Amino acid sequence: MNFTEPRLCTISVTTGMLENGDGHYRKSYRDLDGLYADRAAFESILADRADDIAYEVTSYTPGGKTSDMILGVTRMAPGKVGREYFLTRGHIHANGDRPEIYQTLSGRGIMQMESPDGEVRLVEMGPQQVCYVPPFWIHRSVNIGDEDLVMFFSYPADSGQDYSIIARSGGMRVRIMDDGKGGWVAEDNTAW
Ligand code: S6P
Ligand code: ZN
Repeated sequence: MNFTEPRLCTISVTTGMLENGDGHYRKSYRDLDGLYADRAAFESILADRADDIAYEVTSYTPGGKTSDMILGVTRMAPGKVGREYFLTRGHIHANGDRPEIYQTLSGRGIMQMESPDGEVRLVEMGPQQVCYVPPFWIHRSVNIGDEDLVMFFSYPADSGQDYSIIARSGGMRVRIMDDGKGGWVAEDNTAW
């Protein structure tokens, strides 16, 4: 039998990247069009930093089977569009029964989750806290801090990502907004 070779990868928390992986992509602010509520505030970000990196993902994929585990790191810059904190696009796994684990390595974030029935769970996470994202939950990360949010993740390699579920429903059910007192508040997404 051919056994998969073990692999050692190193996470640099300062750069927010997985070293010795085999995957890397970046999302610029231009790529995030349509996600945020405040159109005018988004346009003003596009005007002067459309091609800056909003978040980037480095990963290692050992194979493509359910029994292969993808592992990687997401690094997301801090900031807001109007009052809304920076976020990842969000998705449900295309094979919906595949779970995921996320561990915050630095920064402060929220794991925003929504069941297909529209139930909302908001899990605030600081360094060395781990969130189990169960099968079927739509998930996205939100950076509610003032530094990079760096999160380790791992999930079965045949999970896949379906982004259309978000687009179809006008986004996720709530938006994570600045509460004006240095914290956050979840407000209904009126477009949902
Ligand atoms: C994939 C996993 C992460 C995200 C990454 C970016 O299942 O949840 O690797 O892809 O955090 O988020 P998004 O929503 O743009 O894929
Ligand atoms: Zn995922």
